[in-house]
Amino acid sequence: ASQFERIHKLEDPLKPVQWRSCSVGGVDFEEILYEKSVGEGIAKVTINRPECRNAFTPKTVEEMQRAFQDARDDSDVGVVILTGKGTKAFCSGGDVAVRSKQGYVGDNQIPRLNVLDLQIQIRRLPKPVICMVAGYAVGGGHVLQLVCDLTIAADNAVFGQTGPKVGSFDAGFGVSAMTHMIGARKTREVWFLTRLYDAQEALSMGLCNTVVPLDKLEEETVKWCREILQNSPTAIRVLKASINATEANSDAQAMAGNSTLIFYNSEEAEEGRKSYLEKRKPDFSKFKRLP
Ligand code: S0N
Repeated sequence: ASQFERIHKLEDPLKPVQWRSCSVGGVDFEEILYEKSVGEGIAKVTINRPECRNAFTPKTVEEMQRAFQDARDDSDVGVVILTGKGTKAFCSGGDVAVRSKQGYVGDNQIPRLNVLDLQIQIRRLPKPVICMVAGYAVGGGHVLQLVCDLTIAADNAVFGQTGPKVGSFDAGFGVSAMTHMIGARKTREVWFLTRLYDAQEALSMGLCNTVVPLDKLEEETVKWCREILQNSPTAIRVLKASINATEANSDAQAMAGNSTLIFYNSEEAEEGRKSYLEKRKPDFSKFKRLP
């Protein structure tokens, strides 16, 4: 190893990490877990709805927004891990059961697409966000992994977009971030065919940074965090913003979000949603392809 490598080598990269649970503003979380590592600058946000493959509701998103804001404000935090509870899924996207014609409906009955704000929050966060994926990262869950800065996948990870099957799409960052990452040809394939890709395929496409055995997932992710934490926070901050600046912007995302909202009101989108909930194949045959 060169002298440079020797100087910068982590002393104990695999040292076990100790997590402490955090609330924000004295309020406990219900649909996520929020933790920070003891004595190190890592925060971890875990979607905690494993019974539905960590699908998110407006409340899950609102809680993630609060946690990410706290991680941003805490100057001891230098990197954030975003993950899902359990080994079956990182996240299966929006909770189809609470999708209405005006968006996803929370406890207060207000329909929202607040995950779009979360996407922007992750991209604007001046600290790297590492997505740690075990199991499925599909639909809006896959878009979340796309907007994170890095993704570490377990060998059981499965990636893909389902929107055109369930009456939905994310034509904002779901398209722009993916096109930037894997190119237009592959992006068309992912969105038009709605296939699912295993971890090795995802790696070769450039959808994730590395693939590790499931039982080493957190260890490896923490190692990546520790390497980042050794480096200049300002350099990392500017580089993150600069890399994101080479992509489509938040205005394009807002336009795309508005199109989804209008689409939800259509019979065609309803067929996608209903067929998923009724566990049957959607029948889009009666919807015309306009010239
Ligand atoms: C994840 C899949 C592949 C897992 O399959 P598996 O392991 O066979 O388990 P299942 O038996 O299918 O699921 C277990 C239980 O979990 C429920 N469940 C799973 N996913 C969801 C979900 N997304 N919403 C609600 N429930 C879910 C199952 O119903 C099952 O429940 P029980 O045990 O009671 O039967 C597989 O489950 C799957 O394909 N899931 C659906 C994936 C999907 O289509 N997601 C939604 C797609 N749309 C979005 O995510 C869009 C959201 C979004 O981000 C967005 C952004 C911008 C603009 C618009 C949008 C938008 O909202 O469209």
